[in-house]
Amino acid sequence: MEFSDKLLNRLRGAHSVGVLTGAGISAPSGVPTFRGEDGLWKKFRPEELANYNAFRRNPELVWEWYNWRRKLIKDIKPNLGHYALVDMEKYFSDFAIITQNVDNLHEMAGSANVIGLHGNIMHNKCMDCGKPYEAELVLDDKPPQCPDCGGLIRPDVVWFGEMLPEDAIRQAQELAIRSEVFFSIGTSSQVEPAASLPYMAKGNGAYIVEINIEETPLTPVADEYFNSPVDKVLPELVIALENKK
Ligand code: BV8
Repeated sequence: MEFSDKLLNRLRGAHSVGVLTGAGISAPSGVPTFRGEDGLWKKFRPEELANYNAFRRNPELVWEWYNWRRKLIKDIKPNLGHYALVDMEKYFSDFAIITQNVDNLHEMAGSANVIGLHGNIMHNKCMDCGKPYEAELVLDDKPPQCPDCGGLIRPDVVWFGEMLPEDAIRQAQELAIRSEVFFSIGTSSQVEPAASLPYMAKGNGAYIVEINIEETPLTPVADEYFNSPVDKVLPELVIALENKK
């Protein structure tokens, strides 16, 4: 795979590099995406499941859906795309991954700086007292009650209509603003406020690189677009970086 001198020179001179990832980077690991052909939102409507009112209205349905997803992903492993991002860390003094994913695969691969915007599907919390509960303890089909206060236990992810963790979105925006090169990888660029991050980066002079097997609303704005799978592009980019050192 060819990489432009412009991109390699930009990367060679960069200190701060930000990476935004979405479900597409986990697709090669077997994690279903949300909006692709076999995407989760094709079968279910997000407003019926990934939101607070849906859970209040029908906790069993929403809980069952999350357990179905947890069982799907509990044995998955990072892929070459995740590991390539771990390798990329050593070329830059300030490198971090902002992920919309809730599958913990970046951390599992060994990435040092991961900013999780939407939580972790294996974590849960009591809706009333906020006590945390790991998924292993609550994988039965009915949403369990908090032994401490009797409240309902919910997945500790950010649902539609809910605010993102303040420190996570602030760190993500600060990284986007200072990045000299900003990657958008495997995301349909539709969910806010994450989708605005590449635009913030571009507005502050970053070189925008998109990697996606389909075009997105960001594609016309990106400085470079690789219409190719993440687990192909990223390992080859690391080789190119190594050869250009
Ligand atoms: C909020 C966690 C305040 C739970 C998820 C403007 C500003 C702020 C908010 C809004 C706004 N406009 C609208 C809103 C509301 C809403 C929103 O963005 N709606 C959209 C749909 C219009 N945002 C919110 O509610 C956020 N909260 O801002 O609070 C507020 C609230 C209301 C109104 C104003 C302000 C909360 C958003 C978080 C929701 N939680 N998930 C769970 O997982 O169950 S969202 C869900 O979508 C996932 O987290 C997922 O990560 C995320 C984004 O999806 P993608 O990761 O992009 O996945 P997708 O399948 O779409 O795309 C995958 C891509 O990969 C595809 O393009 C495909 O081609 C590509 N691909 C596939 N395979 C490969 C590949 N690419 C390369 N290689 C491959 N092999």
